[in-house]
Amino acid sequence: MTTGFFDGIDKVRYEGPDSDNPLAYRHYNPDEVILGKRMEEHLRFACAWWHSFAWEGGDPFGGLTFERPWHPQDSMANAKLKADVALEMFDILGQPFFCWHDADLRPEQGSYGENLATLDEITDYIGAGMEGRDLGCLWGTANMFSHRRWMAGASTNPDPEVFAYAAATVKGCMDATMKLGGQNYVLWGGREGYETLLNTDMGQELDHMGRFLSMVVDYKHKIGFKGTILVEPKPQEPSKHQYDYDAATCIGFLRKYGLENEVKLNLEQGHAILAGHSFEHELAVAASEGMLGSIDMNRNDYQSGWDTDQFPNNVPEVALAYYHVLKAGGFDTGGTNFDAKLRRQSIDPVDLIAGHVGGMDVCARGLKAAAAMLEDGGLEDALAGRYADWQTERGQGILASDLESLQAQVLREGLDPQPRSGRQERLENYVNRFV
Ligand code: XUL
Ligand code: CO
Repeated sequence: MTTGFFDGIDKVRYEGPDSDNPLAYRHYNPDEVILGKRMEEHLRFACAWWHSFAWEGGDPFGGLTFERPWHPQDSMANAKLKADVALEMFDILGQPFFCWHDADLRPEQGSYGENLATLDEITDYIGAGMEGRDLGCLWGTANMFSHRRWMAGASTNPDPEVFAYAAATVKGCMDATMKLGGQNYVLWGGREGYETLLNTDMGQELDHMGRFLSMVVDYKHKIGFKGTILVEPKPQEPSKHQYDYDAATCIGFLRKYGLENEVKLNLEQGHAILAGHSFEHELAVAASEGMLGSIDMNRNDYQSGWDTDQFPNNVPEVALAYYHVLKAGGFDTGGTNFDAKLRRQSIDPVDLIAGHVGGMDVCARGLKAAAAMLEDGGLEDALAGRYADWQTERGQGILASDLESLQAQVLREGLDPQPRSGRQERLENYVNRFV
């Protein structure tokens, strides 16, 4: 017995690049081996419960456009129907993982105790649905930004009781994540930031955020959670200034509070763009510190300045992203979570399938291109060539020297180094051969 929500839609299959079936994979072939690993194990796709099932299609000017059979989302019966539909979608797509906030899964009933009880009930229900399915939880997280109690922050709230409420909320969500076999626990600082410095003690708020994260790490060890704790950088929205601005800021923060060996990063394409970076920049920054944990895959509109969370469809960008993921050794507990939502006019159930099919295919195509570039070695060779002089005795001697000796050397040898081409166009042309 199915819910009937996706009636008429068959399981999506791989049909190869020549297929013109709009609901077939043309590149995502889970069993295809790339660099010694199945594609499914490389990509580790996850669906985001919030965008696909909880978001109702509103924008700042209008309310819900999606009329789903599980609306209104205020009863356990509807939460269960929503879960049934979600499981059906994972079956149709063959998605191996899902991600969630507490508020996506359970009805919002008010008190902390009631919400904890409904979270427990719905995660038991989802856990039972996972039995017999090849399905895992990539990560869980707490929504500490929608309800008005969080308007001035969660762990960075000026009110200690909100900090306590946040701690209780995260504990409940970590317990539920562990129960569902979650492979990571994510903290995105939804309202951990500020609107105006006129009412904000930034130093104190950062110390509280560091203290909070230490509590999370302590609790992880206490319960024996084997997954990875991840923080997710974003520069603004909803707060004007978010403390977890970008990868570099988060790494500095983690080091300041001694958490650099405990916490990694969950990096999102759209957040990178909002921070004025490319996605591959953020991935490379994290990878250079051994902190690349997982990715939230989507694409941001380059024009709007808003976090538009669209499904990815730009193969060259995605290829460069996976190039850095593969170069860093690929995912361990992490994966590719589609933090992506439909446009609000895409109201049909089949749109939900099409969005994921397209996103998964673009990622698969990008992964294949990235792997081919790595195997060919053209970029690596060019990079090695550009820095080759550092491998010489002379180069190493310069690095080990000091200002006075280097001044003497420049005078003695009459040094006048000549600029060399950075070859950017040639390298861009090279990448285009693969995408
Ligand atoms: C918000 C965002 C979140 C996090 C989880 O921009 O990306 O959905 O991924 O809270
Ligand atoms: Co995200």
